[in-house]
Amino acid sequence: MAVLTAVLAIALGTLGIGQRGVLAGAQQKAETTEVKIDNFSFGPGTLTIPAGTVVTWTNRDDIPHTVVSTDGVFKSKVLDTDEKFSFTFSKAGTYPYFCSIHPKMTGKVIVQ
Ligand SMILES: [Cu+2]
Repeated sequence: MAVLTAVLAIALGTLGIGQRGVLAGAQQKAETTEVKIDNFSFGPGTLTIPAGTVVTWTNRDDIPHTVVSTDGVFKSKVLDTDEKFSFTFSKAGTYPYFCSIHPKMTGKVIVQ
């Protein structure tokens, strides 16, 4: 009986490690970073993230803005106040972007 208990304990221990591994993987996949649009600027203006990160822009301004990749990689619709746009950056590189309504508003995402 003691042996059986020990085997069971080892089996449960292994299962526990397995579950933690799966959870850690899920957390990495779901990693999200927010960029706030406020007062005619993107904050942070330059964002550095690991590949696979989801970036969500939120318009905190009381006027509409857009998030448009300079190289045509992504493009949001017109975002009204509190509307969001998300994009998953899966490849390393530098991704400059701007607001097509106010082209002087620029930002950059660096994916490592
Ligand atoms: Cu704008």
